[in-house]
Amino acid sequence: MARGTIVATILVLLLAICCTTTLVHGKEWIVGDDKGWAIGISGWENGKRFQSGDVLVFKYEPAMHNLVQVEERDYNSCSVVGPSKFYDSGNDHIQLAGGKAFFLCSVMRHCEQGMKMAVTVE
Ligand SMILES: [Cu+2]
Repeated sequence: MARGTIVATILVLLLAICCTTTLVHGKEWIVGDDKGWAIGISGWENGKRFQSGDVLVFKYEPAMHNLVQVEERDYNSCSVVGPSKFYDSGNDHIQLAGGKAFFLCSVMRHCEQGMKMAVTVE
């Protein structure tokens, strides 16, 4: 009987740890929902509340697009001049820290065609 109680307690504790880990990991956002990371995506981020620890998932065809995390100035000008991080897996997971994050596609003129996104983390 006592042993059964201990086992039950351990199970509850494990469950609690799993739930806590999920919370710390944060929400996972599929950028662009069904369309994915695509031309004209700009604006998808509006009205969404991003929090530190949330993960942005960028899904796209790597032969067609890429993903570059840039600074605000490059985001505004659609150019990659300053410090940046390139991704090209087609299924990129980026965990948000605090502050703002700026993303664009640097292939051809996709950024000018609205393939860019700025998120503010609460
Ligand atoms: Cu593109």
